[in-house]
Amino acid sequence: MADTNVLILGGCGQVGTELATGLKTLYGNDHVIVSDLKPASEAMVDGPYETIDVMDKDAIFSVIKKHKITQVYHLAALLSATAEKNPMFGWQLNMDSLLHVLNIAKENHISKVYWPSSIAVFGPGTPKKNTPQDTVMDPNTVYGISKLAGERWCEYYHEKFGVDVRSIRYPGLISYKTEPGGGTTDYAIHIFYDALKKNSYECFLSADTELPMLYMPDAIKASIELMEAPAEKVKIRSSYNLAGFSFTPAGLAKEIEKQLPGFSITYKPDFRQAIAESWPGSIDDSRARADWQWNPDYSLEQMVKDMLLNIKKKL
Ligand code: AKB
Repeated sequence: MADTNVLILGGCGQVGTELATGLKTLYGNDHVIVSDLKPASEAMVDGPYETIDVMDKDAIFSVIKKHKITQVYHLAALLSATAEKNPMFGWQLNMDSLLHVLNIAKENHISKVYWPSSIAVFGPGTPKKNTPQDTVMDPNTVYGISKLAGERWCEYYHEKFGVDVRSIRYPGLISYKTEPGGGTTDYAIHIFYDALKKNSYECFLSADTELPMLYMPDAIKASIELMEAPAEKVKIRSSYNLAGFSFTPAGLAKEIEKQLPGFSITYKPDFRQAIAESWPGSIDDSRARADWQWNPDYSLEQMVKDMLLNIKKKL
């Protein structure tokens, strides 16, 4: 059997850095090619690295040929808060780059594609509690619109051209290894740094804004498990609902306070409050559980303890 060679686009971001580690464990260092916009000299990676602008289809294609790539994990995107500040660029980057990868797969140069969608595909008309897989989708952010359109493209390329594309609707992802990249859920990471530095945090969302979240080790596990699942088990080709737990800023602060007595939080909602309010509070991920046996390892309490332990070491 031919080797599996993986290319990660957007590989220096919050998800990419940790996904690279997981994939290297699975396939070996030389079989995972990390790429990002940064030049190699600035990228902190062990193993093969390529500088790629995902807007440039030829650049993606030539790296795919050079390294005999069989699978692409396409993570490069402008997230919710950043895309609101630059809507046209957000739309172009998120759409064009996905279509480049899907077209390369359609032309049979690669056999599998992973592309994350997001809870941002939902909108104000979506049921907020235990949001079902199939429901009203009326996103009102550029990011959400681009992710919903991307989901439709993924399903279209699967149905019309047989492209083996797989996707998860990421909730807020919490991690400590790499900075988050301009999302609305980023508060749930910043809070840990400020808690350890100042024992207080000023939150840009209001106290009772509930959002679905997932700890990064579970996000990496889910992404790789979905890609490794036999094709017939992957019954949804738009994108799977997935989550670990849900909390509000006040609820997270309470958990942190159990570990750091005296920790306090204040609230100063900004433009991200409206984005958060348009998203679900909790997610029904029963299809992922049934189809490819998704099951998260971390509870909220375990995540909080692990984040504090690791960020303390970092600081
Ligand atoms: C964001 O907040 O934009 C992302 C997401 C939920 O997709 N973390």
